[in-house]
Amino acid sequence: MALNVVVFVGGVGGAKLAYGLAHILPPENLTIIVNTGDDFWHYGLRVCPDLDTIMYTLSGLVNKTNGWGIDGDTRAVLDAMQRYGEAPWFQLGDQDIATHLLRTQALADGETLTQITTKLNTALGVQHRVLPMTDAPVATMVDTVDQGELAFQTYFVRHRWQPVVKSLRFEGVEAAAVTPEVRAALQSADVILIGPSNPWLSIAPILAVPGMRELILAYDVPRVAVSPIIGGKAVKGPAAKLMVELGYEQTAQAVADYYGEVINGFVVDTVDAGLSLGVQHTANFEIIMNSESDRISVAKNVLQWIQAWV
Ligand code: FO1
Repeated sequence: MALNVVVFVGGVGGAKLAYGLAHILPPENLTIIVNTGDDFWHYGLRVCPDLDTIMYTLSGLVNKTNGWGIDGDTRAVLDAMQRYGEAPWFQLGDQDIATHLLRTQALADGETLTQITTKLNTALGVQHRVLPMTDAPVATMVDTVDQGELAFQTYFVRHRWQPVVKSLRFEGVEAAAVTPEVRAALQSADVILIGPSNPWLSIAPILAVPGMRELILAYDVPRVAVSPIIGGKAVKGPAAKLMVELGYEQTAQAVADYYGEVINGFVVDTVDAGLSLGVQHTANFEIIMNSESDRISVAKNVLQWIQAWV
């Protein structure tokens, strides 16, 4: 019998592990819980980048060069906006806009983000469960030295994550709650994984949902993170830069320390095999996921290793 696996993810890095897991686990054995701190309102539309990155990756629609958005998407809507003098800084493809329109309408009709996420994924043939971390709106806010406080996508996309970060907060998270769907998934989990997503930008908002940490710690199961830092560098994005700015060492070990009691297992790359990690169970193997077969083998290796110590 396959293990019940729950994996926490953010955007592109996490989507790669989720893709690998979805290849080896049947739909009823995998739940993917996704960060929604990156979500925002844009031109009246509710845009949920990490949820969509997971959905497009698992459905095979994703633009593989970017890791987000839809392959071959056009930009007629954004080009038409430019006629009105708009200078769009956030690339919304025409097909991608269909997703945001339907989600925005469903939310206006009173559906939960969980419900509409399931509908959209099902329509695209994604059978594994994809759940937002919460149904409440949460917005990651980035306080920067040079530009003051910025909304997440303004920091990340508009300013290309160049402003120096002082601190982060998750607006609205105090009023957020763990959904019944997330609770049920965690209650029946045999293994909890944290993908190689940015710990501060992608995983911290999930852990900040009131009750989430307690729920993760309530069961005596393997709780394993895959390092997003390899040889002191981020595989993609601002993780390493952010670590320096927030006062951490740029190492996989600092990631393990940051997760603290949340994890009891940690997977690093072979290049980091020499690090002494203060985690109960550690493993090292190649964790770079460039190709599709890399994603599947990383997922397999992680699960096989965990099965050996449970
Ligand atoms: N990332 C960019 O760097 N530039 C963009 O213009 C951009 C547009 C975009 C549109 C839809 C979507 O689902 C994701 C998009 N992303 C874009 C990615 C996204 O901003 C980030 O990767 C995540 O929020 C971080 O996990």
